[in-house]
Amino acid sequence: MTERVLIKDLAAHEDGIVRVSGWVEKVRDQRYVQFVVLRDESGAVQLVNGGVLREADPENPRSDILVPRTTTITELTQGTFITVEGELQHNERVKLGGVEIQIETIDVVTRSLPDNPVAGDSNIDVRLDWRFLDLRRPEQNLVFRIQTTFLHALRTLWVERGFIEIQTPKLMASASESRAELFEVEYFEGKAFLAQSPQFFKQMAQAAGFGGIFEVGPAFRADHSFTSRHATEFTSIDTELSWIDSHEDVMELHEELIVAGLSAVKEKHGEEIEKLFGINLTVPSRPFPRIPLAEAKEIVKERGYEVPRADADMDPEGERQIFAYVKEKYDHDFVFLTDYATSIRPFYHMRHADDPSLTNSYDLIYRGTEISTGAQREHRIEVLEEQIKDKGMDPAELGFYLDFFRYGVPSHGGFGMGLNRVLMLMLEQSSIREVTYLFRGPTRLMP
Ligand code: AMO
Repeated sequence: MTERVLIKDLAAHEDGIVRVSGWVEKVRDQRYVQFVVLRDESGAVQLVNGGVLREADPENPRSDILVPRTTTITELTQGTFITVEGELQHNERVKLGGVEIQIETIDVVTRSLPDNPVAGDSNIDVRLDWRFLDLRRPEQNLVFRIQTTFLHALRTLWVERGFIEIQTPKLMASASESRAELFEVEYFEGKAFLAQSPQFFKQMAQAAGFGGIFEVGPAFRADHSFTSRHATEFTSIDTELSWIDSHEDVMELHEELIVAGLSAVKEKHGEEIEKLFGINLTVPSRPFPRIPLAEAKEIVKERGYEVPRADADMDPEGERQIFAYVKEKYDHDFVFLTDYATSIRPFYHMRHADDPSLTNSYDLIYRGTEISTGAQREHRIEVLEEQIKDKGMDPAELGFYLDFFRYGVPSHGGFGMGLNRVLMLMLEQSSIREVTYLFRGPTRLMP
């Protein structure tokens, strides 16, 4: 049997018999000729039956001039998976890729029901109900090829730097970030919690002497929130590294990773992104702008927007305003907001040596939305215990975590970054639902 050819490779393939497999996107059934648009994971191609002049029988010149139409094609429902063998022909007039295939045989592998529960313009909830059909759209297919390329580029950089990839448990005995967002699950006679972040275990790797580590894995947050950027389960990109002088070292690595990821995506998918999303992807220049949070709030205020509560984090409107400022002033899509107040940061963030009301920490904002939090961690056990008490928490409850610091640990820091948010902003999508393989929210657990 001829070997299957991916549709994207047909243009470079020589004319002759080929075999392609995929699903039927469209059938145009005309009087003398039938067309099928066949799509596979790599692209789409036009298949043709009929309309071809055959050697006419000299005795009967009107015979067999047309290849007969076939009911097999008439009966093909959209979505049906087929394998086709036929004659590949390069033809510049064919808009779809400049090639077409004259069908010789069709093997119907599995038929699709004739109704189409979802279309590209269906609302997002309907599309998520039928996510496997929604994912057949080329834009969606591209999202996950981009995700693959992006993560591959990050991994390549980490591996080049000698970082170790870890997989930390998602079942935990205690909270890893705030108690408010904790999912509790039954665990035999007791209970367990779903990890909100690999925070404690990535720090543990520092005490273990691993040096640089990274993890790409699920994180769970019981956020009863229906915004475009919140999910109850998301993919967190985490890294942690030893022997840093301050959060500045973490930001430098962060920038390098973002630039590596976006460069790879642009190089590999830039043209397709332009075609399918109408976006000319830009690779940011380094260094990214850095603005202390307090200063950012002042800048935003001067622009006419006051962030509610002086002691609070930037709110979404504040983030949009600071992005507008950075775009105007530096023509940059990213900005690090640094030196967050101790009052709005977790206990494990290191505080400034000369001003304990500020932390060695940052948020990374991409096109006006937070994608990441990073910090230098407090590694001195006595200070850490004080900071825990300071937050009204009981150090005894964090005993296992504090043990990491009792047997020696280097200075360290790291960041966590939401993969789905990065993709949403990169592709200018309205919600992380569009770029999450299977979204999880307060009212969505299926499929
Ligand atoms: P933080 O809680 O800021 O920090 O989370 C880091 C990043 O994770 C993403 N994120 C989310 N994405 C989708 N839905 C959610 N509900 C959600 N919550 C968070 C965001 C956010 O910026 N341990 C620290 C990181 C560190 O210091 O290393 C942490 O988890 O993109």
